[in-house]
Amino acid sequence: MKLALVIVQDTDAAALSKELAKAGLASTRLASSGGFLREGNTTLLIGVTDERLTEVKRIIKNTCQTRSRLITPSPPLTGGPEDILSSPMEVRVGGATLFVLDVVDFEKF
Ligand code: 2BA
Repeated sequence: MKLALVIVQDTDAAALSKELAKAGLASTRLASSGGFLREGNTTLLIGVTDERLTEVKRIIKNTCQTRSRLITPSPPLTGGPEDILSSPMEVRVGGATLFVLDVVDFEKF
């Protein structure tokens, strides 16, 4: 058995949970936030048999979109003329960041 840990944009989280549930796959949604953009995102925990991992990946790929975000880097705090030179930077986010872990034990009490 595997534990798929997938970080997605909030916008895709509801559709992803729905598609997983439709396929009979259990998931848990956790509110999280990215260390770089410091914005909210969603982390889903999906316990899945080895045989169904490919199906989980397919659902994630079909559901989560890549989007671009414009961020304005913090200006350097020198007080010099370079302070006004910080221009918006494009960052591509998502569709999904996936980690797959081996599950040693899985029980429900
Ligand atoms: P954030 O950390 O907020 O990152 C959002 C996006 O900013 C990233 O998209 C990437 O395009 C960019 N980015 C991140 N760190 C960067 C840096 N040091 N320099 C330049 N650009 C940077 P994604 O790669 O699609 O990641 C989306 C979210 O997935 C991340 O949000 C974070 O919450 C999570 N994530 C990505 N890689 C991870 C990792 N190795 N470990 C843990 N979480 C990760």
